[in-house]
Amino acid sequence: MKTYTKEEFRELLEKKVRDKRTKTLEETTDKDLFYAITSILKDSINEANIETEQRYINEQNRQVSYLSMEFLIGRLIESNLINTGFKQVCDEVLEDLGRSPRDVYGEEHDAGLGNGGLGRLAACFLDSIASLGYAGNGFGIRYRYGLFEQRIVSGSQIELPDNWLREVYPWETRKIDEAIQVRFGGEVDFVIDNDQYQFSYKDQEVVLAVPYDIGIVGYENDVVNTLRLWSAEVPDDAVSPEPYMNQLEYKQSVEKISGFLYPDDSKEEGRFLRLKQQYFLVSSTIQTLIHRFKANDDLPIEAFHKKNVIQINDTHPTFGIPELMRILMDEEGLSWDQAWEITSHTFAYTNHTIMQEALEKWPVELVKRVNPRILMIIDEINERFCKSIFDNHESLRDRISEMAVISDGVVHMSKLAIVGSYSVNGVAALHSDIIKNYTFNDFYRLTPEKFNNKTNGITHRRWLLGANPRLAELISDSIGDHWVKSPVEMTQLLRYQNDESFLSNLAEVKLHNKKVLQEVIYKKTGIEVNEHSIFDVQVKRLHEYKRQLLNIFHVIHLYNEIKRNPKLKMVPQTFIFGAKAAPSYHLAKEIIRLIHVVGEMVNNDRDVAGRIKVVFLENYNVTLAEYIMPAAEISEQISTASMEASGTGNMKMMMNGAVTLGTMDGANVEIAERVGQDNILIFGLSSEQVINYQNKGGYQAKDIYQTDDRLKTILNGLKDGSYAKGETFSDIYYRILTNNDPYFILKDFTSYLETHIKAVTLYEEQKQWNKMSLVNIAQSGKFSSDRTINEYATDIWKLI
Ligand code: 26V
Repeated sequence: MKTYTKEEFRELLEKKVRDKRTKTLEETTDKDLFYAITSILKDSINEANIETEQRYINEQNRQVSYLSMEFLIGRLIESNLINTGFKQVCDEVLEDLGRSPRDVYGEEHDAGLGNGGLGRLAACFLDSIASLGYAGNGFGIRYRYGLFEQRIVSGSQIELPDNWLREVYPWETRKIDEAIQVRFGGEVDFVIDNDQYQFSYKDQEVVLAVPYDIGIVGYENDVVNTLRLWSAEVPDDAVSPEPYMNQLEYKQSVEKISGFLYPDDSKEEGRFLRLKQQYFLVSSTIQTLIHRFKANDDLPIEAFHKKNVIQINDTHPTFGIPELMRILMDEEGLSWDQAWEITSHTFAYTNHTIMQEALEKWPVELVKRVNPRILMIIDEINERFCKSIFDNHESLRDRISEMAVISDGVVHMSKLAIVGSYSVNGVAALHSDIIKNYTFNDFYRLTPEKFNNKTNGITHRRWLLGANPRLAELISDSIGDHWVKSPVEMTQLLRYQNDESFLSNLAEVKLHNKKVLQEVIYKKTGIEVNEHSIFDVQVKRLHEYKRQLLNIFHVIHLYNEIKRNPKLKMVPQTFIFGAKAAPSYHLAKEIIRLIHVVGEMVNNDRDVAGRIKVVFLENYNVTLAEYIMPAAEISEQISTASMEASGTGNMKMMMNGAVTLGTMDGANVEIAERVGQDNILIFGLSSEQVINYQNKGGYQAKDIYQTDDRLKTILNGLKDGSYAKGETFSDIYYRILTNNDPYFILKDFTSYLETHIKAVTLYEEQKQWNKMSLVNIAQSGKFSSDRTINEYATDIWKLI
């Protein structure tokens, strides 16, 4: 990619501002500058994108297509500047102009096309795939409205639409000439011709899938891959299939398909529409892949899987399996066996949760309405699968009804995904073991070779180089900058464990980042926090299993202690929360309200005298995370063991020098393995203990309530309005006492408290703490998504 001197870049900027905004540099607003910079970048990115695609075609590379209903990409300007190598020049030019780079880059709307970890993972993966030079592209949906914007009104969450396309989105290119027709509903007919079934469809709704491409820039390697997001439009000549609908209503009904990202990870609202979205994504994408294969590869269609692998991010794109079967049989004329040979060697499935309520199950009737031919194919896959177990695996015969892809009138998407894929992976070692031994044990017994683990990762380019430039600089000053291309080399930092000057520099960087966050907190909430207090952070979606409730119970307990003994000596602590609750998840919203009520009480009580503060940052998103991660000191990763598949916030905070306080769950287990017991704070039940209680019983939350006065006081306070006049939380109270505390909050409470006491004691020994922080940074290289992607590329995708 081209490089620019400061003078050249300034000249270019001046020209762009003139051409695009008809202004001189002096007259520009931050927004003008933002659009001028993105336009310069996009010229280079587009050029490199064309070259990259051409190179993949010439080299006849095997390619991966990463299909995901979510890409939580956040802002792109800084990461594009970093990856193209323009960052320093651009910063300097802006500063010379007396402008703040932070304000200019802050003009970009955070693209929130995802709910949380799953969507952010997809974005980190694209960054790594491009940075490592692999031939791989992402495919998703260009939702008109991304994840809702969260507002807190009187302590409660309300949701506003995320109108992220109100202004021009500078990174996308609409490619109408590559639009694809997707067909929904209607009826299927067939005739038997020469012993071959010929299928025909009628009365289908035809929707145009229009691609918008975003260049995914590799780190200083001239590679630009593509994220293709599909938008639903009415085809030019189409008329409404419903006689009572006028053309405008018809247009609106079609555009709804890419209208909203569904803000619930589990329960599906607007179920039919959500299902249409899934089929819309896979049909448009797979038609495109087939079309490209036929145009670019000199091989017969039977070799499709030799050149293509499709990774499906959770079960959401699983209809890709019957869709590829449909195209191969009905359009390419292959037999079932030929089509199955190709399909079952094309797909690889990543599972992201073992929670039963979050595993997708779709009523047969609904699938039929989306596309009846797709249901026919799933039916046939199921029939053949069940028969093959009966014929070939006697030991699993009594499990057939459990393993069936369709049972009780619903399609089990995870089972379809496993049957139709050649690889099934979990996202952390513990999670992959649980999948094999419990969740999908029958399938593991049937085809053990399919199952594997790929521990998640995060891109260190965004989460360290971009978000924490001072730490990155300190690392490079100490061990050189080779770690940037090879993050595991950060272990070389271990030699500074007893180096006082390094440790104090490290502490200085942290303090700086805390001050930046302090300012953000003040601006957003008006709360003044002490930059010398411990920044204790829990930021993630709000779910009962993630146990934000345990965290706030701890805060209430500290408050109660202070009230009992106002002279109590205590290291000041700031408890920082960020969390969106699904709009229909009542209890999650109640927990948000509780955090606010407790915050009001704690922050304004004179007796507390600033020893503890509670901050809830509304609308937690990627941009906010980029301020929070570098400032965190304690990383709260406190899910009920076995329930968090991996977690990735844990990795982000570790890489920025926070110490994990968490359960032996998800990737925490591997963090513990890397840093050792001395550099992590582990508490609570093990996953085995939790699973045992779930399967065999033996836990009585009421017994703990009766015997533990601390918890009795906390819980009673929920009902009697102790935390604020007139504000009660009986639903939370009953969830714990009547539903027997399904997430073991009371059970883990004592050990959580003790671990916090240990944390504070360690923190008081500043040197000791800084050393722990250093070990965490030094060992975080494993959690770069570059490592993860290299493993996918070698073991699953076979790109090398
Ligand atoms: C789980 C549950 C369980 C309780 C009821 C509601 C509910 C809703 C959603 C989910 C998770 C859905 C899939 C998902 O987002 N998984 C997340 O994937 C991340 C990337 O692999 C991983 O780090 C998180 O641990 C995992 O929860």
